[in-house]
Amino acid sequence: MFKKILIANRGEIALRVIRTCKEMGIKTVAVYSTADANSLHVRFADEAVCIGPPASKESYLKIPRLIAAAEVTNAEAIHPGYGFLAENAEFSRICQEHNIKFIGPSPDMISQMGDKSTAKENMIKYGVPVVPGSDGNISDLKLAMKVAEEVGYPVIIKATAGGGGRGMRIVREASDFKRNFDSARQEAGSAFGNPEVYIEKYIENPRHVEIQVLGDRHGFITHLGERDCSMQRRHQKILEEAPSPLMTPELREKMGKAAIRAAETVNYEGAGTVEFLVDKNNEFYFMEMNTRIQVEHPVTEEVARYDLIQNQIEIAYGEPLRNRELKIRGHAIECRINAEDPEKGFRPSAGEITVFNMPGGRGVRVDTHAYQGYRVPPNYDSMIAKLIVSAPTRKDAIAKMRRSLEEFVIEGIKTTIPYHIQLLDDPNFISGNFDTNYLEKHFKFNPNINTP
Ligand code: MV4
Repeated sequence: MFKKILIANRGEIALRVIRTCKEMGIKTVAVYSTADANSLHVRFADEAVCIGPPASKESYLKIPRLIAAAEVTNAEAIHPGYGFLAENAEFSRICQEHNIKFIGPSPDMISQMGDKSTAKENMIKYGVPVVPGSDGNISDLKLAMKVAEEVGYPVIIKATAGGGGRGMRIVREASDFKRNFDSARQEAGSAFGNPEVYIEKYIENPRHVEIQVLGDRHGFITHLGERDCSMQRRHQKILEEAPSPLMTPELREKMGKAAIRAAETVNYEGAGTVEFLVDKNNEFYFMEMNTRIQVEHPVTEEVARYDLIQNQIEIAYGEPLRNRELKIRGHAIECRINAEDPEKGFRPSAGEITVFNMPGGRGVRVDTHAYQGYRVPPNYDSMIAKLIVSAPTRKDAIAKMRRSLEEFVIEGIKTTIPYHIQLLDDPNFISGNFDTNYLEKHFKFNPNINTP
């Protein structure tokens, strides 16, 4: 096994990786910016290397510094976590060239999935269901409008280099098409350096259901069931759960098979997630494949009883996956605790945490790099903790989450805890009656309700 791994990330995910490495007897190297010197990932790693000033571009995104840090510490592998360089094909390639194992897929797999219209074409070839739309990218307005008429309005214009909502436009009638087509291309060009877009039929009020997959170097690919990530606002997931409240054993079987086929299009190696949209009739469509470990991976870990980081490391080392039968046990929910003020439009709330009391008890897991006295820096993503609960049924898990949120006391900064408490009391959440538009269109946070 690897003797030493460098973690090219910060925050809770860096600590999450360190924890598994310790359990596997692997030494760890943390990297940190000057803003993160007091973070727990630095404290609990065996070694730590400062890689620059607070700005991500000058630290966590600086490939030469990460490679240098791995070389001076003799780390044999780099775990990229999520975000930052996790889906950067060039970083994967540069690691390869320096004989450092990138704990993730090859540069080619990353770029094949990172280009959404290429990924979609591959899915069509392998018989994975996709949303009807254009045959690849379209740059000609007339052709694009012809496709839109053919698939029928409403349509959605998507950037091939996109994902997560940027460069995306919903168009409900032909008279709005040109304006949206031009602005989508514009936005994609400046955001990703690639203006190419493709067109799809717009699926109204879909659910976001994603399947966790694992593939090893020997060509074996398996899936670990689904996560429901429909509770989002502004393309940021808020709460995730496994299994999906609307899942049936038949649908899980079908979507699991489709997800494995999706991963097979690139002979996928590592942990990955295949995202699907599911419509009201339980028809599902491939959206994109994420070639990284995801924020919400713990809900799958809890119900499938896997350590996904351990699997990533074993796969990267070349070990074959064990073919265990998938048995989903109970229900798990994750709430993302962000340093944001839900009363003020989720404005980031950096500063010192003066009181930090974590919940505990059976079935309660908190993944966080924060602690009492920790200063939340203003430079990065605002997520400071993930609260994950598991229980035999969804109803039990909601009750456990509700009481855990009340035990979670954070003072000194604003957090999304009060928002989560209200969401857990919401009848539509409780009954599983929600889709990807629910939080923004229907759920209203009430600042006048005082939560403990
Ligand atoms: C869609 C869609 C409806 N129809 N595609 C948003 C980000 C990217 N992953 C894909 N997205 C969507 N693609 C078709 N053909 C609706 C969305 C979408 C969405 C998807 C998942 C979770 C939240 C969302 C919020 C708005 C739109």
